[in-house]
Parts: sequence; structure tokens; C-alpha cells
Amino acid sequence: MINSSSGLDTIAKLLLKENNYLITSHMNPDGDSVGSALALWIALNSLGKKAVLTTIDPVPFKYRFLPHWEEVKEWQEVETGDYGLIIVLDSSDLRRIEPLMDLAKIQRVINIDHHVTNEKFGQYNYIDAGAGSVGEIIYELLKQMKLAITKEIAMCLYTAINTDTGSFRYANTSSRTHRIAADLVESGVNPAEMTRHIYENATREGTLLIKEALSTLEFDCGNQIAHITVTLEMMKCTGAREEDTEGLVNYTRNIQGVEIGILFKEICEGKIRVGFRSHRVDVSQLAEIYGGGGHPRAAGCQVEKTLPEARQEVLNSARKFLEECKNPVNG
Ligand SMILES: [Mn+2]
Repeated sequence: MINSSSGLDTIAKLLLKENNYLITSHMNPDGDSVGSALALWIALNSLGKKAVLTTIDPVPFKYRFLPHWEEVKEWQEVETGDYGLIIVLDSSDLRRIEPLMDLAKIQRVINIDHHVTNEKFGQYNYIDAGAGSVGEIIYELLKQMKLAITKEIAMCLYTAINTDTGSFRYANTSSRTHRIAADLVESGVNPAEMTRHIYENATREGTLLIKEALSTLEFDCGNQIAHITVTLEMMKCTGAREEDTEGLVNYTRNIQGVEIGILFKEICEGKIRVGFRSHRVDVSQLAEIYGGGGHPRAAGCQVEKTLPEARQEVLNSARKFLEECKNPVNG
């Protein structure tokens, strides 16, 4: 069964049969990973099943209005005992759940994801790169399990779907996305209230970080590449939190004429996280050069270099990549 693909019906049957679960999603959780993991936890819990939930790192403050967010554990709190099944969500490879990687390697894993670069590391893999978010998949999974979409579940799934599609703006937004969202609204979700929590709740520190980051904006490759940088120093002097960097990279892509937008984020001395956004070119291929991955229009990787070195090297690759996209070499 290793590395094979499973149908949603197989996974639904399995979830209804087993009793003891560990649900996890990638570190530095975003709205999709928190929302879909919580929705699944609420559903399994309502069936009386034992389920432990972790998003590895803490739940970002802006998602702390979601029902039962307090149930989410950090990875240090997770017992390394025996779980019937480990469910890994929204993670293209096991490095995305690094602290639990060893645990996941020795137990049965269900891998549910929508990243085109997914490595199918589970015994059961359900990868739907056409889904705008894992939230859409979890919605379909719960329907397959014949479970009611309660208001609590709907709030979590709506958050997952709304955030991963950039509020229904990105290329991954489909008629299916809107149909599911409409059903969630009918289940009791108030869209204005949800988006107020997620988008209209900025902190002073986070806004000061936007100001600092935008002051580093530079253009490259005839204005087709735009990039910004967040240094450790900026994080320190603004008092911004890690989660305040989410979405910063979008400023670069939103500029007229820009094909690739890049954010360089210094995680620690000598380790740089790079985020890519695009309109047309597949930046997941660019991220893969550095062992990263993601979606065609949103991807990322880590480079173990100093900030100036990482910037120079990645910009070189981006320039070359853009050139190749324009003049494809046909073997
Ligand atoms: Mn996602």
C-alpha cells in the first residue's frame, strides 16, 4: 500500500472504523492547516473517537476565535505513544511536520493534501491538486462519512477555504470552492464576521512590520521580479510575531508587470525562508531547486546561506527560470 493513492471513500471507511487518531498539519500553521485540522477533530470527536490534535507550532492569534482552538497542542505536548492512525494535512512532505517525523515514519499515516509537489509519504494518500484548500477536501470527506456540517465545523472549513484562496481571489478558486462556501454559509457561517476576525484585526506591531518590509522593496529583471526582505532586526524592533509575516509576499506579486514576487525572511543567522508568488509561471518548480515545494502560484523553500548570499543566489535562479519559461527548451 505504500506510496499508492487511495479514494476518499477508502479514507472515510477507515476513519469510521478506527478509534485512536493523531491529527497534524504543517508547522507555521496557516488558515487552511488550522481550519481543516480543527474541522476534522470536531467531526471525529462528535463520533466519540479519541483524537489528539496538533499544528506543531502555536495557533496564530487571528485564528483563536475558532471553536475548540484551545484543544490544539504544540508538538512538545504530543505523547509519542501508539496511534491507530496519524492524519497529516496540508503537508507536501514529512519535513513539514519535522518534529513528528520519526513518529510518523513508524505508524500508519493518512496523507491528505492539495500540493502538486506532494511526496505521497503515507500508507494512504489522497492528493487533490485541483482543490483550492485542504478545507474543500475535508468538506467532501465529511460528506462521504455522512456527517452533518455543524456551524462549528462550517466556521473552521470556511476559514480554511477563504484563507487559502486569498478570499476567493486566486487561480485555485473554482465553482466547487464557491459551492462548498455557499453550503457553509447555509450551515450558519457569517462571512463578514469571519473576515473581520481574519483580515480586519491587525496589530500595531504587525502593521509596523509591513512598513519596514515595504521599505526594502526592490525590482529585478526589467521589473518582472519584485522582492522584499524581513530581517531578524526588523522582527525585534517592531515586536512583530512570526504570523505577522503571513501574506507579506503578496505585496510583491500584486504590482503591475511583476511575474515573480519573492519574500526573503531571515529565520536565524544563516537560514533564510524564501516565499514565491506568481501569476503565470509555476514557482513550485523554482522552490524545488532548493528542496522546497508548494503550489504553481505560491511556493516556498529554505536556503542555508547568509541573507545577501541567499538573495543573490535565488534571484539568479529566478531570472534564469523566467527566461526559460519564456523560451522553453524542447528536448
Ligand atoms: Mn493549503
